[in-house]
Amino acid sequence: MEDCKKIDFFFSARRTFALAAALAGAAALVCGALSGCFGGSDRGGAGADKDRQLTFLFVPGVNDPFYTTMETGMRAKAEELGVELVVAPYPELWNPDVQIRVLEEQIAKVDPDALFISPVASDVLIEPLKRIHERGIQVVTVDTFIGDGDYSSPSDYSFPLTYVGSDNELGGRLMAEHLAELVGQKGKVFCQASNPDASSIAGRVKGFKEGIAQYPNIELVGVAWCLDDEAVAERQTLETLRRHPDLVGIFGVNVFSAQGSYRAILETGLTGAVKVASWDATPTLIGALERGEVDLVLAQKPAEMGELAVEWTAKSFREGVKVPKKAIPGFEFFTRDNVLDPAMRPFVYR
Ligand code: T6T
Repeated sequence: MEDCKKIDFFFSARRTFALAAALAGAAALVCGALSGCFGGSDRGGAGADKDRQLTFLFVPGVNDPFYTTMETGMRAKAEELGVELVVAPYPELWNPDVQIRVLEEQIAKVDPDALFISPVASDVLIEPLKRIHERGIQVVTVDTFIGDGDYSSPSDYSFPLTYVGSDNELGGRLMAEHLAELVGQKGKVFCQASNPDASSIAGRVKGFKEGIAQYPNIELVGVAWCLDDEAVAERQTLETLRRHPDLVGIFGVNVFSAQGSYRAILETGLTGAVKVASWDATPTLIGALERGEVDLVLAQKPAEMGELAVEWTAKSFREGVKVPKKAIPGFEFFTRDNVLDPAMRPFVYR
């Protein structure tokens, strides 16, 4: 009976997402027809050349399995299309100063046709990226965006060719629904987050808060920011468990916050008593789900994001196509019931 409910819930959450994705797709098509949401590329659009040699540069946010998987997708598509892909050194810290330093060094060294970057802060990266765009280099933001991510109407930050990444607010709301189901729609829950300045994390937390607010018998006791440090996440979760011994659920919003909160639950022996819903399908979190130590894992599609970024940008240069201002691959949800299903394996990060 319990299992039936879980399966039913799993499919209803997937249906919710499928419906949202269908509506988003329909909206994108309407926008496309009206041409307001699509932008041409300055360098790529006019005078397209199908044989053009292209060099793209990827500047990831931090060294983690999400970005290394995205790189795999980029490399595969770049090889298929005969594009040179240069990958900048992975920063060990999620930090705008570190990222800007890497970015400026690499731009000077590589002078690419296009830059793929995951801005680690939605405001601080606007100026450095604008300067790069003004040099004639196309900017594509992958995973995170600058400003509010709306590149379709003119603004200080609408110069990127496109944003390729998740709908993080939607994901946050879906995680709230899943966690609510897991805890029987009542009790205290906690959100272990990472960086408030990153659009991805801010979106997930916003969506989660909105989602949880729909459940009158669930109390969100707090949101903690670990700044992408797994040990800090573990300490923050332990501290929350001390203050709220009756906690029933945790949402870990990305690799480091989710892995840190999962370790805190293991350490305190609260596996099962506190339900854990984790974002990002790392081998660590999937292994934990297989052993029954976490309850749900959301997988983004980083490889697909990487492929789409390379494909659309190459098409813009070589075929002069207008690029959609947003490309949103969906999510997959790993549960106890499907985690061993071979069809789910491709969604584990590499
Ligand atoms: O969750 C991903 C990514 O989507 C987010 O923007 C930053 O954190 C991760 O890289 C995981 O560590």
